[in-house]
Amino acid sequence: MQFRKILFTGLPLIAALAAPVSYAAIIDLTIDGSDAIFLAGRTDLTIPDADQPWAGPDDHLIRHGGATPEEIKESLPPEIAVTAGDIIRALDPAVGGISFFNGVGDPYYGPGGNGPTGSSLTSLGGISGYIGPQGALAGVFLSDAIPVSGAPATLDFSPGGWGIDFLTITPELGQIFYIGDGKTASDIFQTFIAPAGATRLVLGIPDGFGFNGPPGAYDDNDGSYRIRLGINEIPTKVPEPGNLALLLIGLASMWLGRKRSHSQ
Ligand SMILES: [Ca+2]
Ligand SMILES: [Ca+2]
Repeated sequence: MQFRKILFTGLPLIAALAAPVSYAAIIDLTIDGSDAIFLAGRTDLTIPDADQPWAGPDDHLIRHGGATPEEIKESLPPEIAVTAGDIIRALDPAVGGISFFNGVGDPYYGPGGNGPTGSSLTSLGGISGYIGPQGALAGVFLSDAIPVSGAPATLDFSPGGWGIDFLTITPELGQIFYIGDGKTASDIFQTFIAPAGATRLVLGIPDGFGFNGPPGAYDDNDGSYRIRLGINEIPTKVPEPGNLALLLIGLASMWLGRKRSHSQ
């Protein structure tokens, strides 16, 4: 019996030691309206200044014909390091917003974008197209290679396809996927799993004229928002200063209470 008991308690420990150590972290990220998901990993491109036309000769995004009130220059979207099998979750802390249309300021939109559907954008270089909510936060997994060609099939996040309430997805490299506010309508974290060969996850915005056709129209996207990403970890909100003070007061009173009970 003694042996059985040792075996029983020892096995989970052995299993834990044998499992590969996976990196776990929570990352704070700011997404700008100019962070074009279609430029993911495109360090080979030169983006002209906002007051200049952009028409190639290589891959390029469509711009407004004239100057926009914002004259925003498209930016390479931010990326984080991942490895195959990493489980990514996103938390929308509801800080900031992006204005997709001509004119600075309201209305601002968060990671959920503008409505549940209405965008259908074509691919660019090695990055797929996008079908789903207008201007929602999106992601794409990449290897270390610059995605210049061979775009994979476009995933459909409209109500007739994946929709926006799926629980988990493992997209292919180069395939844009919807992230939105990171949760289902039932407030459950969605999980985005890094596919084989992935070394980075890029996050940005899918935009185009009327959110349809060839990608572009980023030059009027003022604003930004903050999101939190969990890599193999549940992302948590940063405590607000007020809450932090309350937490410290709570901890201090607990400590005082313990001290009193010890001295009695
Ligand atoms: Ca705007
Ligand atoms: Ca726009």
